[in-house]
Amino acid sequence: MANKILECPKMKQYLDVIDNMYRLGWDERNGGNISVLVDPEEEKEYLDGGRQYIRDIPLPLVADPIVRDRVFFFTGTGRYFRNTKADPEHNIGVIRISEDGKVAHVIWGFEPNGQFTSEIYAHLMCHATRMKVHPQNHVIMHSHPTNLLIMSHLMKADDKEFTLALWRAMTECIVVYPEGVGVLPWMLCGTNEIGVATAKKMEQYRCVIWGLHGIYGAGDDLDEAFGLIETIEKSAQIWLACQGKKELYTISNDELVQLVHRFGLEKQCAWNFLDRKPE
Ligand code: 2HA
Ligand code: ZN
Repeated sequence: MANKILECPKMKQYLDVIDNMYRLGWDERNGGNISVLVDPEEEKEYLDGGRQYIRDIPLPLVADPIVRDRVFFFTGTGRYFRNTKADPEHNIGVIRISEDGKVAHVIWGFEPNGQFTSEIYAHLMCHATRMKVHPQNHVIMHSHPTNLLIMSHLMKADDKEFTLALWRAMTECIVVYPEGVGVLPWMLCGTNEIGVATAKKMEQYRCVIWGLHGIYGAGDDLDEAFGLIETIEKSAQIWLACQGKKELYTISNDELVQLVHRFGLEKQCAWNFLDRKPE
């Protein structure tokens, strides 16, 4: 094979993150999916230019011009995170979105006859949205973190309520996601509707919670997207452990504001969640 994709550092990290997420218990069976944008230098160095295709797979949408002719790693539909690191060729693939946005050219993987995740609609919509508001974005990550899912059974699907509960659970939270989190009520997954709704929230937030299902996270790289999700999952765990107990302390709005100033996050902060005008 002319391409050396398995030697690419971004691919090595991709496989490690997938493995790690399985071991955290967030991606049971075929749950979860991750896509990563490949840079033109990586196409040259590790994919021999990335213009030789094994086959084409039609896309369920006409992809936004910003993602056309771009290369992505994608996890495979029906494939298990648990098996991926040991057998990448069968469980993940590398695709280029065609110039008309209608087809995925398979460059490598999805052996022998598989295809990308059923959530590709949401992934490509979210990539396009994030790339427009923040051109350095490379990663869209979907997972089913346990405590966050439990929390979504107990709390209304409301951006402000969810964000405040998470921010108050642990001091560093507002520092990691000062813009807050978006929340969608239960919706049918794999559909265009949930893709559109998730991407709409991603104009404002890097993380969108799917009620009773999981989370979507975006990031410049795998570390950032994973770090966001693990921080949210840890807050959810703390929030959950406090339920039904007589809470003696919580982080107040004044203390959250102190954190925003301490870390210079005045521009990013969702001030309206703190019932304040931007300071
Ligand atoms: O890939 O997680 O949302 C399986 C899923 C669908
Ligand atoms: Zn899912």
